[in-house]
Amino acid sequence: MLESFYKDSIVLLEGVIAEIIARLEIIRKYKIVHNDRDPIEYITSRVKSEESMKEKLKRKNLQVNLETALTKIYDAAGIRIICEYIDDVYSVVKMLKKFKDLKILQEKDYIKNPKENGYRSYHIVFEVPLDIAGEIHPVNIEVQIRTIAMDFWASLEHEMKYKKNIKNQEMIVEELKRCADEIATTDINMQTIRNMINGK
Ligand code: 0O2
Repeated sequence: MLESFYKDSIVLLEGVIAEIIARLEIIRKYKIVHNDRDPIEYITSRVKSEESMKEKLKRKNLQVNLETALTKIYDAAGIRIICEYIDDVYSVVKMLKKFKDLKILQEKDYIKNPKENGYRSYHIVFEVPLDIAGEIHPVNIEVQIRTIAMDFWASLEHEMKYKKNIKNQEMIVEELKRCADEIATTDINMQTIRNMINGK
């Protein structure tokens, strides 16, 4: 059942990713030409794997079918935007909100309100009106925006989630929380130093 979801929907999921990245790349080039700061360091993207989608649907006690996977789970298509500084993260959020044809379905600021484990990132889910040969298909995409440091932390924490039988897990969770707080302080300090250098 889920196999057909991915087979049939891949063009939409890959399409929505390509559409948003293309729009962002145009703005980035425009900013460079006009000597404006480009707040984006780099962009990554992925279509959620069948295995991961199935696991998430089950974890959320949802039915494993096409309809639910596309409408109840928001990150079948995902883009991650990595920035140098915290201010850049919020500049990207502003940039994204200027696309008036994109409907915001969900917005979570895990930077101002970090998760208990220390996770920090800005998440926005958009419904994108994807135009395929004149036919409009509304497709959801989750955009995660965070600093290089937050991304570094999230990658390691994510690795832990998928490992079974980890020794000293409690201690590792504590250490990760400590690192998340240190990283948050460093992000703030780096921003402050940069502002001072630029006379802000
Ligand atoms: P994957 O493997 O990255 O695709 P929830 O079930 O509440 O955690 P929800 O409701 O979809 O997730 O919303 P949320 O909070 O916006 O989380 C969506 C995605 O953000 C996750 O997708 C992760 O990619 C990332 N994320 C959220 N919380 C954490 C965290 O504590 N640590 C890390 N490393 N990433 C996080 P998936 O499907 O959970 O995982």
